[in-house]
Amino acid sequence: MAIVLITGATSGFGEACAKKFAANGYDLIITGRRQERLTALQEQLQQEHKIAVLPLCFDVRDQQAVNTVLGNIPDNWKAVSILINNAGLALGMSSIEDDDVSNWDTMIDTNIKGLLYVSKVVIPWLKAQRKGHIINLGSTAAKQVYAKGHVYCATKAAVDSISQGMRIDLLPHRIKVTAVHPGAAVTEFSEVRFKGDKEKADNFYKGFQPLTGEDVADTIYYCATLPPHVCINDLVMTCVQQANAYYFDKE
Ligand code: NDP
Ligand code: 8X3
Repeated sequence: MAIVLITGATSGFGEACAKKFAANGYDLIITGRRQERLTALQEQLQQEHKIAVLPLCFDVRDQQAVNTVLGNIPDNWKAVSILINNAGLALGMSSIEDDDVSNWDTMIDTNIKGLLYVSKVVIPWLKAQRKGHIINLGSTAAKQVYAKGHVYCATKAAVDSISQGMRIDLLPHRIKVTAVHPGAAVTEFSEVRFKGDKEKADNFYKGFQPLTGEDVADTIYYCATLPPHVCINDLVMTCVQQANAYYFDKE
C-alpha cells in the first residue's frame, strides 16, 4: 500500500490525518517531538487497521536531525507517495512591539524552515518515482493578516509562496502540490499559542463552532485521493461562522 509521511502527527490535524489514512489502508510515517504519543499512536493504528507505522521522533527545526533521522530510514520506507507538511505552531498574540523575539524565531524556524528541511529530504524520493503529492498546511492567516498575528501570518504567507514555487519546480516530475488553508479549528493549537493558558485558549473558540481536526483530515484525504491527473492547488476552508482570517459572525 502507499506510504504517507505526516509531520506533527502527535495531535490535531496531523493525528486526525494519521487516523484517516490508516483507516483507508495506507502505511504511515508519523513524526513529532513527543515519543510517547508517537508510540501510542503507532500501536493503536497498527492494531486497529493492520497497517505498518514508522514513528520518527525529531524536531523539524533541527536540520541535522531531519537529515539523519529521515535519511536513515530503510529504503522500502522511502517510497513515500504523500508528504503532509503539517508540523507548525503559533506562539503569542501581542502587538508587534510587545512580542518576544523568541516567539518569532520559533515560528519562523518551525513553520517555514522546518517545512523546507523535511521537503528537501523527501522530494528526491518522490522524484525517483516520478509521482507524488506534497500537501502543505497553510492557514487563512496566509491569506489575510489579523491584529496581533504579524509573524504567524507571515510564516503562513511564506508557506503559501513556497507551495506555489514547489508546484512550478516539481511540475516536470509530475509531483502534485496542494496548500490547504484552514480557518480556526479546535486542536491543541491555541493551548500552544497561549503557552498552556487553557482559559485563554477556550475563550478563542467562544461564540462559534470551529472546524475540527477530522474536518481538515477529511478534506486533505479528498485532495490526496483525486484521480492522478487532477490536483487541487490551493484550498481555503473555514467553519460556517468564519468568512476570512479575521471576520467572524459569533453568537
Ligand atoms: P497542534 O498543536 O494540535 O499540532 C501541532 C503538531 O505540530 C504537533 O503534532 C506537534 O508535535 C508538531 N510540532 C510543532 N512544533 C514542532 C517541531 N518543532 N518539530 C516537530 N513537530 C512539531 O496544532 P494543529 O493540528 O492545529 O496545527 C497543525 C498545523 O495546522 C500547523 O501548521 C498550524 O499552524 C496549522 N493550522 C492550524 C489551525 C488551527 O486553527 N488549529 C488553522 C490553520 C492552520 P510535537 O509537539 O510532538 O512536536
Ligand atoms: C490558525 C488559525 O485563526 O488562529 O492558523 O490564525 S488562526
